[in-house]
Amino acid sequence: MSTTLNTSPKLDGFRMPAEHEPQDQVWMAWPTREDNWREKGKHAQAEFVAVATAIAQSTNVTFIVDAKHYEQARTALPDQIRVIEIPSDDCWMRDIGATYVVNDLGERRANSWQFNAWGGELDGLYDSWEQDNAVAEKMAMVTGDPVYQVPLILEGGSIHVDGEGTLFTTEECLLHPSRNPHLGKNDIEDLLKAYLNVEKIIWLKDGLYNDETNGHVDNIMHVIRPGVVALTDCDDSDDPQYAISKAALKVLSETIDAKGRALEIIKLPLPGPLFVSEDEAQNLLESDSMNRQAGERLAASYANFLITNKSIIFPTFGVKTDEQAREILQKAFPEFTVTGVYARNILLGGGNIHCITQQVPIKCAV
Ligand code: KQY
Repeated sequence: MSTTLNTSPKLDGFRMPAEHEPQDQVWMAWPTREDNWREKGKHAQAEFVAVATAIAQSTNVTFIVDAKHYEQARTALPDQIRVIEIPSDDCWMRDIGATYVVNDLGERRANSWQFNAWGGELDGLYDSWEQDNAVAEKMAMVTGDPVYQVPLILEGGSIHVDGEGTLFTTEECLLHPSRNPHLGKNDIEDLLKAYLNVEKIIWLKDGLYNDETNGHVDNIMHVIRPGVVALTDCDDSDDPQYAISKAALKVLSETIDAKGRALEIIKLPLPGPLFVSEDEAQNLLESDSMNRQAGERLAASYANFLITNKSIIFPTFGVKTDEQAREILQKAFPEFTVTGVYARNILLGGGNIHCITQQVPIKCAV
């Protein structure tokens, strides 16, 4: 067992580092859930391998997988990628993995949030999420870090930090009645401040249109570096995304961050709109809660990219805006390698590259 701590990172002098800070490892989980991934996960698995291979150019990757699929994952993944047996209910490591905090003495600890499959009995995407909920603590045990059990239902994809005291989130998700209905906005702010050691929380109203996570912030925007953010824009006033993006733009342009800076906002194009095709709606088990019907609008976004040790891994969809997104990201990260990975099948499962990855920061004495 890992050591469980009864204090909080803020009290103990730990903070959540931003994604652009140095990373030790990235963790992922193998997709096999047959009501989310068509053809027993075959297409998604190929894209997860491509994402992991791209990350492994700059950062060590660990995969978790259940015993039944261990050989399948081990055979499909390059040798340099570590595969370990930890079961999960699906494969969204951003949401089920630990959120790490570090201090200036070169020590690291892990936050284990409570997980209820994006909404529990009220609005969850599947029943039985115990295995998912146990992943963060097991992850911390493997990385050898003490754990804080955070008394808050929260997914890692619903927060972004800049590492300098600012956190970005959405009201749609964190104030949704399916997460922590007994807590008010101030109570949630207090818990985020205590467990991530942030000072200022910037609340967007909504996340991306038709996002089944109740509007995770990681699917509409990303932090490029302190004082600079990327936001999914929309130019078509007939698109339901238009009002959401314009409202987010207004909040970001009118709010100063924890260090008193006005934010620079880099606009990313919206891919599509993209929809589930007839073919893509075949060969998967029926789900009570996840809508995988032909014609369903997909929550596609270039903001759902991973920053890992001077590399950017971003999703492409085989559409004309892919090249525009690459150019914008390369300009935003001039010293980084920017790699696009075709990720339409990951998108069909309801998220993208940021959602399927969780970084473990390095321990670094300052
Ligand atoms: O946005 C994320 N962090 C995860 C997406 C989860 C989709 C579940 N089907």
